[in-house]
Amino acid sequence: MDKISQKMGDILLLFDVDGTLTKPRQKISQEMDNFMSSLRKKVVVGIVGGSDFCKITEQLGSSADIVVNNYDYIFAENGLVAYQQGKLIGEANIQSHLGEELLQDFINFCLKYMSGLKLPVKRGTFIEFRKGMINVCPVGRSCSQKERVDFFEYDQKHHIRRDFVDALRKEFQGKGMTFSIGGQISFDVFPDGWDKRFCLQHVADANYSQIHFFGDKTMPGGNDHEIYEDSRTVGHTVTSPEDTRVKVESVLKGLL
Ligand code: M1P
Repeated sequence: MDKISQKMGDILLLFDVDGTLTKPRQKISQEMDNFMSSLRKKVVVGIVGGSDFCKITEQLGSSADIVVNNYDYIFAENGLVAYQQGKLIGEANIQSHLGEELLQDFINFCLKYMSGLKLPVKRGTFIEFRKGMINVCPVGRSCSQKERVDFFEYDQKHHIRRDFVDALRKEFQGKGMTFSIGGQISFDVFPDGWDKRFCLQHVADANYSQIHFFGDKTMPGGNDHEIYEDSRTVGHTVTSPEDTRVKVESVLKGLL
């Protein structure tokens, strides 16, 4: 260990993925990948994304094996699926937590609601059932990149997701469910408290002297908001991967 890493070895930097390390749902650039590798020589580095493990590893490397070993922690689905130094250390299960009855009421409500939506285009995979969350996508996750960007622009004008989430909050009030708009075409649904703060339980025993979190959706309602505000982290709002690098450099400078 060099002098810098001895000094910074008990500092954890946690990063969101889309809009923070990569463009939304795109692969990490070579430049950013190099930056993250060199960062890991100085501090402990973790990833906490809303997406599932498969999508995160697709975006951050050539294979899941490589990605889990390239970072100290990979927290997929907000940490509901957790890897440390390449090993799976935790996996939550939404169905046993919410129960089949509520899950089916929820899925049925969503399918009914979406059947009443007329959009410029609709494709397939409107509900993606993950380990610890459900992802709901009015345009359908199998849309092309162009259809994704078009939906995002359409949604900004017509508030398709906002209105959908409002209807769900009303219908499922008091049922312990959180609805979070984190990406461009969908929103995530999970039990209350299973937001990105969930991952912090997996790092508690390590007693890091500082945990810095970098994310782009830190505003109220964004999927980075809770962990950004949490007293266990120092939160940083970023606007792009380039901005993430600038903000990380500035944090490291302050630590030297
Ligand atoms: O940025 C995190 C989000 O990324 C995807 O969102 P979308 O496909 O809508 O851009 C999803 O994987 C979502 O679950 C995740 O929170």
